[in-house]
Amino acid sequence: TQAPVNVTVTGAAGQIGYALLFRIASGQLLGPDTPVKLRLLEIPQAVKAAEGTAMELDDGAFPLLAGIDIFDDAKQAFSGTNVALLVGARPRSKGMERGDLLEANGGIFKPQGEAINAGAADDIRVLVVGNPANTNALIAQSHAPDVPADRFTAMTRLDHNRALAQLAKKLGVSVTDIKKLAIWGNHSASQYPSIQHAEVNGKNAAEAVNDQAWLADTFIPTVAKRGAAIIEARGLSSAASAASAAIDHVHTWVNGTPEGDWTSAAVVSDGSYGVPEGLISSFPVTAKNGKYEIVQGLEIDEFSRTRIDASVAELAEERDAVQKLGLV
Ligand code: NAX
Repeated sequence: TQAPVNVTVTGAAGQIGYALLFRIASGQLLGPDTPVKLRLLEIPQAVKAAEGTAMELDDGAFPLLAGIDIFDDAKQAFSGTNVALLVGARPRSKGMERGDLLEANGGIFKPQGEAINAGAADDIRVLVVGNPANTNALIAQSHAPDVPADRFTAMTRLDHNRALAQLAKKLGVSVTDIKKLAIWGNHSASQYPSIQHAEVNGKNAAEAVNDQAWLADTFIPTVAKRGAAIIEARGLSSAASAASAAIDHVHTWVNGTPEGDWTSAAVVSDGSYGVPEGLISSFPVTAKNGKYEIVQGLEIDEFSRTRIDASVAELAEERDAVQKLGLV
């Protein structure tokens, strides 16, 4: 049998952590033949709660779960780790300015980037879920100079899955009938869920929808504001769907995208599509041989151009703000 893969999850005692850990333990992150060792990172006040979750994981008697260790120290939590899911972050509290939010998160993601740089395994792959995810990923990445930059990603797969579900509903088809949707830009309300290149049962999706007003006034805002709608309905933010998207993101990264399709992930820009080099922005991506690659050569129509530029401008502003704070 294979040696266990070390998976570090931060914010392990939180609500996404609670949904995520059981999916990992059951083998859905890396597949049914890969044993996993969990390394949970929490702040000291939440270690006890993480221990409770670990007790429940024990009680799941998962055949693939080779061990669980709990830490309140980043250096230890990331030591030897192969996959890092950075879920724990500082949420925006009432009256908090954006600068304060970025600074508070810099206090988390800078030392975590340093710890990854110092001790993670050579094949480390990092997914940042904790918000503001793209910029938190940028902060961590910039403090891990010895790790290839493309190992740092941020999650827009939940937005991608939300877009798939909305479009499938609108057209009365299954999500599996839809290919080549894409989320562009920031994981924020400015994101651009695009169906410009999407196909529904082989037909162009925009033609199948044939309703530009629905796209602009319903589809895009529904996807972009879904998080707020979940909070409104559930009284709590998205958790199981976010965990599910994190599983999808890593599973695709390791196992690849199917021929003739792509997915969405926030990856380090190489300057493609006018997105400034170095920003961690969402693109249509394929995964092959364990690497995410930006889909090249797509024609971008005027509507898409405006939307992409607006979201990327927000990312550039966030980067400038953390630069001023000395965090990147
Ligand atoms: P919770 O507040 O339930 O859990 C967060 C956990 O992180 C807490 O247990 C906390 O103690 C821990 N934590 C805080 N600082 C830490 C640190 N320095 N090291 C380790 N652990 C630390 O939040 P939850 O609902 O689980 O959401 C987690 C994050 O995901 C939030 O930032 C949230 O905004 C973000 N989300 C991102 C999404 C995405 O698509 N990218 C969607 C879902 C979610 O909103």
